[in-house]
Amino acid sequence: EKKKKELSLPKPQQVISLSPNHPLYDEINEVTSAHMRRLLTSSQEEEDILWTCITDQGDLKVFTRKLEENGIVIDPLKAVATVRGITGHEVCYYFWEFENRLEWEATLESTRIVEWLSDDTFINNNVIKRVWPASQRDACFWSHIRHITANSDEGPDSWIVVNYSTDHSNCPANKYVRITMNVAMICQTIIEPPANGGEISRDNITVKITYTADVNPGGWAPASALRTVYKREYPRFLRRFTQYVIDKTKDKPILF
Ligand code: 16C
Repeated sequence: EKKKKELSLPKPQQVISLSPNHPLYDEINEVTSAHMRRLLTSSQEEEDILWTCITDQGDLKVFTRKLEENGIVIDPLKAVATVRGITGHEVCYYFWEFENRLEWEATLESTRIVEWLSDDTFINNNVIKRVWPASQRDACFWSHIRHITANSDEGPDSWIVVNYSTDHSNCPANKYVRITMNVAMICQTIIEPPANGGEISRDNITVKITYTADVNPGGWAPASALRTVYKREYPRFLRRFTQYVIDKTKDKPILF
């Protein structure tokens, strides 16, 4: 059984720096691969049936599916954005790199590292700003960044960050309502080399971003208020975050 599991994993030693002996090793590989599969196998037809577009700003589209569990809104959310001048590596790096997160995540009150698991994975504790009259929320999740190379079975050259809820003894759920999440940011970089054969500049690159968020608010919150907050905050986050990456990288060499 163990052997079968190992064989179905995507060459893990090459793509994750976490030790195979770590208790989260299998989960991180499986969840990350599932995100890539979900992206690569979804057909346009299926997408159109399943998802409702709630924001269409041309280069940024946000979709949701209405879903409730015991009266709690758990609407899955998906956003697709194309941004000129930055690469998928840069987008994923700044999404994962947590130190400056408060600069672009306006809905966060605080964030801290609970534990580093390896150089591409850490456990994070986010405290989310309170929205009256709902109780304040927090989250505890592993955050993993990975480069999927074009010649692997996983699909085209991509960068991916996954934020996935977990438990940790140094992060007890005793102060706030604990939300759970499965969030992924997947990026592909499109390069249009200059016709004159010159050097590739930021004008020649565009990134295609697919962001998905399955969030359970972890306890009752007024459904219509929650949907209103999501509809406002997710597009705001994507605009603000991608602008942050543009500003951060504009005078730096391109990180392919
Ligand atoms: O993906 C994002 N950030 C990641 C790194 O921090 C991480 C976090 C993702 C999950 C965020 C969802 C939080 C939902 C909380 C539900 C709270 C119930 C409130 C009740 C309202 C009536 O993967 C970027 C995340 C961008 C999130 C945008 C939507 C967040 C809504 C949060 C509500 C707080 C609003 C404060 C208003 C100033």
